[in-house]
Amino acid sequence: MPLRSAAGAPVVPASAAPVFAPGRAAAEEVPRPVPGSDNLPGIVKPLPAEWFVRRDSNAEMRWDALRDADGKAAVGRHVPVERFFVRNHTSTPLIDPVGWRLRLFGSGLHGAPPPERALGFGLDDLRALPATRIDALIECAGNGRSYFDRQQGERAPGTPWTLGSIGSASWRGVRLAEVLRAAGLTDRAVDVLPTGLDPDYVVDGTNYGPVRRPLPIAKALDDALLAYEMNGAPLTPDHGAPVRLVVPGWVGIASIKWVGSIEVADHPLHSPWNTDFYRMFGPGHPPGGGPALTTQVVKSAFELAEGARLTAGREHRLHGRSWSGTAPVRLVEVSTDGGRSWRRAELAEEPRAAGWTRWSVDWRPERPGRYELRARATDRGGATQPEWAAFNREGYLFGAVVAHPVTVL
Ligand SMILES: Nc1nc2c(c(=O)[nH]1)N[C@H]1C(S)=C(S)[C@@H](COP(=O)(O)O)O[C@H]1N2
Ligand SMILES: [Mo]
Repeated sequence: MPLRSAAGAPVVPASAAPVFAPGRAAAEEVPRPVPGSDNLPGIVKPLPAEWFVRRDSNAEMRWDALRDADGKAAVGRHVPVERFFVRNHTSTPLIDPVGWRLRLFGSGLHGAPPPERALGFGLDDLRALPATRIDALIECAGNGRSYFDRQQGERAPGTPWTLGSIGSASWRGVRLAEVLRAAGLTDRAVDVLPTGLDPDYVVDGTNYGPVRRPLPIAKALDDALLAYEMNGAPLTPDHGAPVRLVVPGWVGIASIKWVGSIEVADHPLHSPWNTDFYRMFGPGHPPGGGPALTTQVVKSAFELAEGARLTAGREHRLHGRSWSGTAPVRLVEVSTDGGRSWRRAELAEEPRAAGWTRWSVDWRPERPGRYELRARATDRGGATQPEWAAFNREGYLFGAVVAHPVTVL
């Protein structure tokens, strides 16, 4: 814990002044692929083809991997860490948790400490603060992007995700609010800027610097978590060890991994991740882009391979999951005839805002042929998946109903 004066203003402990080096120095050590293994350069954990589809520096979760060959559930409410999708702008840094310090500075703190007088919180300091456990989804803003092209004939550059850049986990850590207050938060703070310790993001000769994205103070104080555990174990390198941010309901980019510093400012902050990226650009959007993306839209997915083969004249149980960034799911409808008729799916659990809702329907296809399955969810806020998603140049927030082809034999 940083020391505090009697007045409540934090006193920078001698050991906390300059705390720049450790995390960063350790972060220079970038993991290398093991030849002939399931690894990808830049990602530490193995990526077996049964669980993942590799997409550049990223690994997409295969939805069909949530079921065994015999149709039994292979994954419960939460996705095991080893099966969780990975979205890396660059590569996973290996950070020594002992030398790591979270540095807090900026005009929104008492005494407005500049970066070189940042307050340093070690992992033990964070663990000494009250711990909180939450369930939350991490979902990339570009999840479903490839369907802009495949369903709407509108191509967007960027990782061509299907629906697998999402995962649910149980996260334990300390509320960001708690740490901000311990650091001497003032009521003038408007934005906080968490910065990752991964290598700088460089594209076509432009160096955008380390991955970082401002978060409005209201959301920071509401439910953002500085997580050090995922599904009951310390964070692993690929998912942000030693500490990452988890911002429930918001686009995945808000949940900065490998946090090294947090600027707290009394004025709006900017980084390429809320100016150039993660806003809606293109026809139908304001010139210069829409507002910085925040909450996720309603989506649904089947726990089934695309083009799965099913036997005719037999009862099948189709399983899937639906979710929304803003409210619990209220209703899931499924169509097995290309969207002509719909019926209610049976929900397997009481829908909650923080996570997805599992569901299933029976289906007995009598005749062989090609079919298109569709699932459409509605949340308690009244948001329903549309037939068509508003296009945007970067292909964010594809929330339309997805046509899932299967073959009946
Ligand atoms: N430091 C850092 N944080 C990051 C990223 C990154 O590349 N670097 N990617 C973001 C994006 S775009 C997403 S979708 C999530 C993915 O989290 P995961 O890899 O644990 O699934 O992390 C976010 N946090
Ligand atoms: Mo993302």
